[in-house]
Amino acid sequence: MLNKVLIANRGEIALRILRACRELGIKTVAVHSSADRDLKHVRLADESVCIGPPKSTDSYLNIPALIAAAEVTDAVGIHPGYGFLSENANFAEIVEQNGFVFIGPRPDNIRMMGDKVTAKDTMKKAGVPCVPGSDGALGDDGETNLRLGREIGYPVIIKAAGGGGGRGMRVVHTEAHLLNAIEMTRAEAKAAFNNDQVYMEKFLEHPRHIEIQVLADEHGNAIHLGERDCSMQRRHQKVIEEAPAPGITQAQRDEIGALCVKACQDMRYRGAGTFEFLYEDGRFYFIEMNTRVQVEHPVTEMVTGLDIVKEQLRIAAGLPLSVTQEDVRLRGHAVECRINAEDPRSFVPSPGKITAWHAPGGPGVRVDSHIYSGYSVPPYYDSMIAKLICHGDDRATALARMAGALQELVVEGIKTNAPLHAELMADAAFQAGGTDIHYLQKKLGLS
Ligand code: MV4
Repeated sequence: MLNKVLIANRGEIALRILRACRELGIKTVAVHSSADRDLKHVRLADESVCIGPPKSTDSYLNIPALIAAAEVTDAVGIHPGYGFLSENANFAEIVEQNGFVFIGPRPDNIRMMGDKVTAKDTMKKAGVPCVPGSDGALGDDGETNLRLGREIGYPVIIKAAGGGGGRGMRVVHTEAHLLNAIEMTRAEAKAAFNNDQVYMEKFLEHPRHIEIQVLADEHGNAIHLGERDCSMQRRHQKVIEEAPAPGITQAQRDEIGALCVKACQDMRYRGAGTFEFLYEDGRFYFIEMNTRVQVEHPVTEMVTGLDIVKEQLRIAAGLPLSVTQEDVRLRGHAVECRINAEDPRSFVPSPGKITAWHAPGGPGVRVDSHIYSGYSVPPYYDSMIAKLICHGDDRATALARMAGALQELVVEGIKTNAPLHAELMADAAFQAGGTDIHYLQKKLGLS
């Protein structure tokens, strides 16, 4: 096993990684900005290093500072968590060139999946179903693009190869707007991603967002851990996630999961990964692959009994996966609510001192959070302060436990979105299951 791991992140995921390291007997190095001295994982880590001022670009994104911190502490591996440098292929490459283990996929796989045109092409070749669209990037010929739009059928969506997660895309409803939309998206993509490649897809109007969790080791073993439904979102920020996805049968899961596993094997993928799909009218359409551990990984852990972060560490140490596909059995249902320091109506961030914190508990309740009474939420970073995860033998039990956990939860001194979550647990359409990606924004617009 790795001797010492540097945790290149902050907040709940830094604490989550520290806990996994502790269970595996791995020593930990916390790195933090000057605004983050009081983070819980900084106190719990074996060593800590201040890597710069509050602004992320000067600290958590400061590659030379991170490499220097790994050098002075004699760390063996670097875990990037999610966000920050987690999907930066150049960072992964620099980590490895400096003799450290990057706890994640090989740099070339990160780079391939970061380019959404290459990612889609890779999936098509592996037999993973994709949204109908252009064969690779669009060219400059207007006539050809107009013909393609007619073949695909309106509405279509133009997406930047360098985009993803909702950045750099434009929906086109009629042919009259197509060529202008292509040029606009191209110009924006050039400025934002320094990559002017764009591609075209059929725009699906009422899809759900369903994603498949995979794990792959350096010995050619790859498995999937089933799916998560992350459709409850606002402005591309997920609000609630659950596993399994309502209405997905074991046969559907086996089929799409096997295709994701084959894609992993074809590209010799290593580490944890997520295949994102749009799901509409009973069919899956690949859109993107994430090459990191995700915020919502706990719902998969709760239904599989596996520890995804420990698997990441085992894989990075060159060990085989601890389970085979046959060992993976889903048990019950899990739901996660992201608790953010924000106004529940306006979504304006609400940083500041937490004067009181009481975490919920009881059977099937898990709280992944770094906060405590007296902690001050800094204004510089993401507003997520906790994840409440509830498991039950069935979906109704998991939701009832979440409703109870939200009642038990006490956060004083700052505003949180817990009231919105309580409202959603009582929402009839959410309780029925299978609401689409537009449901929350519509509900918020009407109420
Ligand atoms: C789409 C789509 C409909 N049709 N592609 C947004 C984020 C990025 N990952 C891809 N996105 C979408 N791509 C086609 N062909 C609708 C979205 C989309 C979306 C997808 C997942 C979760 C939330 C979303 C919210 C708005 C739009």
